[in-house]
Amino acid sequence: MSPFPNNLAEAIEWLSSYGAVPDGGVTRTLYSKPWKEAQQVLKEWMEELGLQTSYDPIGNLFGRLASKDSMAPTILVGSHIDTVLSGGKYDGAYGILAGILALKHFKEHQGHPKVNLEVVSLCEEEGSRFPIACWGSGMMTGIYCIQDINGFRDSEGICFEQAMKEAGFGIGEQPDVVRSDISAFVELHIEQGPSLERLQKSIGIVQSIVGQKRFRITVKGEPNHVGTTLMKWRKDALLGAVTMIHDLYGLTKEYDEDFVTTVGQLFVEPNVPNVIPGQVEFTVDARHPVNSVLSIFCEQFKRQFLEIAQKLGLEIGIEIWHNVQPVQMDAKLQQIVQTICINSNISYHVMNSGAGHDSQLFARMCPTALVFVPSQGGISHSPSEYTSNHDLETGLSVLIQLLHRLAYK
Ligand code: HGY
Ligand code: MN
Ligand code: MN
Repeated sequence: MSPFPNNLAEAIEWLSSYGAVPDGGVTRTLYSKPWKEAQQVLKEWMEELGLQTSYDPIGNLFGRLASKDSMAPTILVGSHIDTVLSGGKYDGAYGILAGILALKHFKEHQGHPKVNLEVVSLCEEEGSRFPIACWGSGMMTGIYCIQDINGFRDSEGICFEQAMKEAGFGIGEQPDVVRSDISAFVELHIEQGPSLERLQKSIGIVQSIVGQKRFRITVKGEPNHVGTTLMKWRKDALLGAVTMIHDLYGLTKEYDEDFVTTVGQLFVEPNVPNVIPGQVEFTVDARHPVNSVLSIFCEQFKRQFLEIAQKLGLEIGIEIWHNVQPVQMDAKLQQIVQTICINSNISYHVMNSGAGHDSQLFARMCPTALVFVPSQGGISHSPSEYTSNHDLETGLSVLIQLLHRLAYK
């Protein structure tokens, strides 16, 4: 009896066991043990299905259904294998598993495609372990280069290069991660928001993805004794940080409701009750569909932070570590998906994505399509993330029709 799944619902449960954590979520960060195991079992499954598998030097995993035409370009379908900490079972995984099942369908029923079809399990998108996001797609599109990860360490001090090497990867002399043969990228993904459920639509056809800027803010004060240091003598890094964060959320209210900003991570040192915090590090994630609005907001909050630091006698460091522009998805591919939905009597909604995706990077290299299925309650990046089997299968049926149109017609 094959250890591999027979359908999408089984595949989601099967893959989510790699990195399963007690609260019911999944933690599968770049180059970690569960990450490596997940990539390896996906490789073995694709080989059993008769796909040609390969890794590139940084750990992107591919399964190929080749055309007979050796000069043919490649249509890439897939998503990312990594997750946030205690994330859901569907974010990223769904796009990979649906891609594998689509190629399984074509191998069994359609034979060789006119162009190569490849499913990719991209090594990293979330930015959960190291301060870089979309590492897999960023290297494949040439937006990143290997030097971009120099000096990066995770929260346990493990350096990026060491983690990559211990997982069995690393750039040789020729970092041949950039792909020039990709003629289109297709990503099937959960919406991670409430729109499709609220509108009772089965498919989201993404027209654009918001711009995103992520910052690391370091506030330095003076650690001191809480009992003997009068308030007027203090250089309290945490007081500075909470004042900045309060003002950041206040500033957001001056913008339209499409503007979202979040402080998701905060570290206090030395983080003990009877020492005035000497240093605080926190993150700012800011997003908006229009890049100029996003830039103006970021300039404003940085000015505010500097004023607060000066007033409280603190030092401040502001470092941007993820900066992606808003991007349009390919109009022709959107049109094809729309026609597929109409002909199949599948309800759809043309929409923007507030979540970032690997499609954002591929769209700068080739025509790209991002297709959503509903998220129950709009919840994602949580153990409660859920999409019904019916919605998963509807997404797969649209994906199969789209890839058939692109690779067999
Ligand atoms: O953060 C995001 O938008 C994506 O889920 N990585
Ligand atoms: Mn995500
Ligand atoms: Mn994702």
